[in-house]
Amino acid sequence: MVSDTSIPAPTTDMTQALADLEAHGLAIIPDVLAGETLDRTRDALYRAAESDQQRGREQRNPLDYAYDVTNQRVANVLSRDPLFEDLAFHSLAVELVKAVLGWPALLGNISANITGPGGGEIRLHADQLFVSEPWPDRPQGLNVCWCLDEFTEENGATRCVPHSHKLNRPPQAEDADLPTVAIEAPAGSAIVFESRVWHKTGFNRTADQTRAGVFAWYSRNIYRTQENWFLSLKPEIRQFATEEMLVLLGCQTEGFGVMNGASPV
Ligand SMILES: O=C(O)CCC(=O)C(=O)O
Repeated sequence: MVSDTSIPAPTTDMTQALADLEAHGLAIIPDVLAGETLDRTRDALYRAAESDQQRGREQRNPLDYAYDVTNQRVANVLSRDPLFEDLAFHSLAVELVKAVLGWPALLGNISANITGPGGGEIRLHADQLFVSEPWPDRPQGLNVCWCLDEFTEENGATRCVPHSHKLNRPPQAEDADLPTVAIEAPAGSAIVFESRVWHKTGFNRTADQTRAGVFAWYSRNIYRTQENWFLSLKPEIRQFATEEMLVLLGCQTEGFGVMNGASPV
């Protein structure tokens, strides 16, 4: 394992962010969401989470061994409030996706993970676990984590094994206890990590803080999306989508996912 355990300093410079993704497997971009936009997006997420609880539809972390009631997942936030379209198709995310994965690419999923007081860790993993080994030498996906709350070591910030992307393989059982570093970032930041970085949710050791992150996952267009947009997307999102959005949703396509030999839209 690489002995350098540093993670990159936050940057708003896209050239630096791309260099950080190459060198560290991740980049931290502060102040992307701020003020009213951040507040409204955060409120929309907590409202969706509460509604799921009230209707008995709440989901827990699928990567946990135990049923962890301190953790809540909100799936397919894209269909829950238009504010999440602004995250999934944010120009910053799309710029990074184009630079790292090429174009066309797909939005595979966008879901939230809220960890509450006493929340447990999830299993150490890399997001491209579905890629058969040996892995290609370039990342097959990119995760953009929108910090709707501040991410701190205490409240369960995502933790990573620094430089693990360079190993170009998924973690094995014997890697589970490797030292990890908390990726701390202010609310409104985007933490971007490429798909080979080993990471997990941290323990939430606070008495009274929740930590909400919205994770937008993108992949090269040869992989199936995690969320089945054709079944689960609210119709008006497609109806009013830009060309870029249609590509990311797999509706405007060539070669894969065609309809009678041609792009469906
Ligand atoms: O909640 C987190 O910090 C990490 C979530 C995660 O790793 C995932 O959704 O794959």
